[in-house]
Amino acid sequence: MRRLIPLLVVAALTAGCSDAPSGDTTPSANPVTVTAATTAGAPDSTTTAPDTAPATSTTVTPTTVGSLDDLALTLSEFATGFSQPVLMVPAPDGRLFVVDQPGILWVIEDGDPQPFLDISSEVRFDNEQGMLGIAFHPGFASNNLLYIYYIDNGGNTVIESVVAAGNTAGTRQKILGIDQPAANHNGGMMEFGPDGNLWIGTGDGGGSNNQFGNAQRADTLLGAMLRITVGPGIDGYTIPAGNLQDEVWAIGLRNPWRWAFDGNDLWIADVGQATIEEVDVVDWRDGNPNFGWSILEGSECFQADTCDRSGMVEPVYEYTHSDGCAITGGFVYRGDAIPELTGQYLFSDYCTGWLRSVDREGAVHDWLPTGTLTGVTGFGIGASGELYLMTAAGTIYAVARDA
Ligand SMILES: [Ca+2]
Repeated sequence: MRRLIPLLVVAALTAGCSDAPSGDTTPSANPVTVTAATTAGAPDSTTTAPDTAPATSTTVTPTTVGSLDDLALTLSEFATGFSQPVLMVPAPDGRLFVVDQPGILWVIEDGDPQPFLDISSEVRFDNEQGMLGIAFHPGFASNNLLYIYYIDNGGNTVIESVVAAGNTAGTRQKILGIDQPAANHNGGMMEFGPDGNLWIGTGDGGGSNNQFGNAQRADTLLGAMLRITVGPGIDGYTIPAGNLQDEVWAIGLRNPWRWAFDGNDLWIADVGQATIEEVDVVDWRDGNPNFGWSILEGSECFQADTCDRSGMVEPVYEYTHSDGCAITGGFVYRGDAIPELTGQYLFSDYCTGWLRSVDREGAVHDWLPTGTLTGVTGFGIGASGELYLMTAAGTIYAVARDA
């Protein structure tokens, strides 16, 4: 698995003001028209690959949101040669870390990707399984602690603390394991919230139709958003006040493959079953939400004797499978290079490959049309808040202004 040697292509080299290895600056003179190649397996859905034709829908006219109307975006290749990257985030010190699903964590410092941790022999990489998440402890500068989320060779979730030693990983310690009754719907995203706790998204256990019944239960760790207190040591965790029950902060999720905090707002892209993909946003301080699944799929009644939606969070945005197959959530833009984009939550779809954003009020904007990309597996965020996205073919692209 070490044979892959990512070749960093900093697209912003032509931009005179570029000073970062992240390629965070502007518009390259060489915008890439992306026609990625392979489709290695959807980061969601039911076990069968979605077969929605990726080219049928036409792009809707973008909603006018102030100066967004005058903005055009493009993609420029940032780094390539990964196997199947699913996430890129900065460490607090600015180094970029790439989660490669087969089980390799890459660190990019000064434009040079190198393996920080290779546990591919301990990770089951198959379709939605693999290494899926990383989060840096808020006290990383002094304790060097980060956390990883992966599916082990038994098919179960493992969350570990890892002590960083420069550009390599030192001691690892398992802090939480979750048995997975099926191979799909593994969640896998983690972030430290504004409350300083580690937040962990889990899927409903898989199969289809919430068949294991986890999504509406607060006494299982599946189909939920978990919230635990970790550090400053590498061992264990405690449960903070304010959860719904034990580790569970919220229920009603199907497969929150990618999600993100933006200040106190928690944005979740929850992958739907056969009909509806959704984006949810809540202020985490407002209590312990129920995101609806599987009583609801999106805003539609799905599976209940009575469709009682009282108290449930309904999507700020949803789309049907005429426009995709599995939502790939991103981040809210807070960078400097594209101020018009500030506050927009960017996301894509695994099958249809467009790039879209929605704001807190639900206004939607289309940026790149259907077919622009193939197999968008995740998004990335740079040290200065610039955004990236990545595909199953192993390339990371910077989202840039189309000058
Ligand atoms: Ca929902």
